[in-house]
Parts: sequence; structure tokens; C-alpha cells
Amino acid sequence: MSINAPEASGIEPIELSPSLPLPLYLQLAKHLRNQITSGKLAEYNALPGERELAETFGVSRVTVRKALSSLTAEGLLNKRQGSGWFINNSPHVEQRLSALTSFTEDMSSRGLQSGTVWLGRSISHATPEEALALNLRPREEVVRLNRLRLADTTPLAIELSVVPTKFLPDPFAFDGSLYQHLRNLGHAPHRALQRLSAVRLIPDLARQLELPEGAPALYIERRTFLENGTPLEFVASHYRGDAYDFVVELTLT
Ligand code: 16G
Repeated sequence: MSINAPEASGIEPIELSPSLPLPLYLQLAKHLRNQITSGKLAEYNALPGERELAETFGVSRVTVRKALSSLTAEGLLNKRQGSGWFINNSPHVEQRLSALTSFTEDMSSRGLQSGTVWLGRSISHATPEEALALNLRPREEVVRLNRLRLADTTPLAIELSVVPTKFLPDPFAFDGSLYQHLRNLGHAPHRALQRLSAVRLIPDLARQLELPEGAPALYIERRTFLENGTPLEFVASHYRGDAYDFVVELTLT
């Protein structure tokens, strides 16, 4: 990839003040965050060098590095050894937690093309945990679908979906949307229970999501039910922490 960075002077200058209660590196991080999230640097894929930034803002390189590291932890930048700091332009997706939608629908409602890389699909016996989640007899047959989900060409999530074979007899009968396929088979997903937690990616998952090892991610378990309350799907997924916002509406009861 070619490096396309603005001159440091192209980044709006501000005066950082040591007399403010906010440490200098956080003042700088705040300013750069505004510049990135307001789209002012949208035409660039990289930031100017650390030395240039230090000169422009009249601070030390240590302060610049601390500011850039904190923006990296927020997912706004990536650091590449030897090449500098890159602006993270991967798609950022907001998903309402109150609506039951599929990945394909989530992407198309944002004008993104959903893509799937199959990591595995098979039929086997449910594990005790899956049998419990899906209300199955021990060792009843399930389909296991392991998919890397893409928004356009960017990997966003890895999903391992488990569906009883009584609802999905053939794991090779579809390639696109699982939910659309289940609807076509007369087993429409109707309701879901979801649990989210923050995790760090283990090396295998990080490699598949093209992120550094230990990068933050959301681990999501979903149980989806048919209209009559029968469990249809048990999914364990890892979503990139830097690309997904889950939004919840709260009302006064
Ligand atoms: C979403 C669901 C997942 C479901 C998939 C179906 C979450 C956390 N997960 O990704 O449970 O299997 O949609 O998508 O929202 P598809 O119909 O595009 O295959």
C-alpha cells in the first residue's frame, strides 16, 4: 500500500497548554481524534511522521507517541512497524440491539456488500453445551457453520452457528444468508437472546480478522427462536471491536 499522509501543517494546528488539567498527550489525542472522526483527513491513509507532529505541536516525541497509542487503542489508528501510523478507514457499523436482523441485512441497509468466507460446515452431534442451549436430546444432530463475515472486502466478524438438522438438513444447500435460507425452509427466526462481552482476540481469530493478536473484540452469544419458542440457532461470534457499535434504546418504564 502506498503511504498517503498530509503534511503535518495540513492538520489544523492548535496550541496545547501544559497549564490545563488534561495532560498534553490527551489534548493532542483529542485534537487528532476530532480531525479523524470529522472526516478532515478522509483522503489520507496515514499520519505525518512522529517528528513532524512533535515539531508542529511543540511537544516531545514521547508525548506524540502516547497520543497516537491511545488513538490506536480506540481503533482509530494502526501502527505498522517501520512505516508509521495509519488511519483506520475500515467500515464502522452501528447495530440496534432491539431489532432481530441478519448480517446480510445489516450490511445492505448500510450500502455495504456482505461477503462470506467459509471456514467450515459439517454435521455432528451436539455438545452438551449446545444441547442445553438448543433444548436438544444429548447427541442429537446439528449443523455447524463457521463463517468469516465481510463488509465489502473487510473482515468484520467470525461466526460459529449451530442449527439442529431437523431445521437445516443440508449445510451445503446455501451460500448467502442463513436467515433467508431458514425462512425459505419455513423456519423463520423470530426472536433472539444475546449476550455480549469484551475479549481480546486469540492469535487464530486475530489473523482471520486481520488484526493484531490481543486486539479488542466483542464476543457475542445468540440464541434464536422460532415463533413457537423452539430454539433454532446457537451462535458464538467475535466482532471486531473497532468496527462495530451496538446501540440500545432505553425507555422509561
Ligand atoms: C447475525 C447474527 C447471527 C446470524 C447471522 C445470520 C449477531 C451477533 N449475529 O450476524 O446470529 O446467524 O446474522 O446472517 O447479530 P446471514 O443471514 O447473513 O447469514
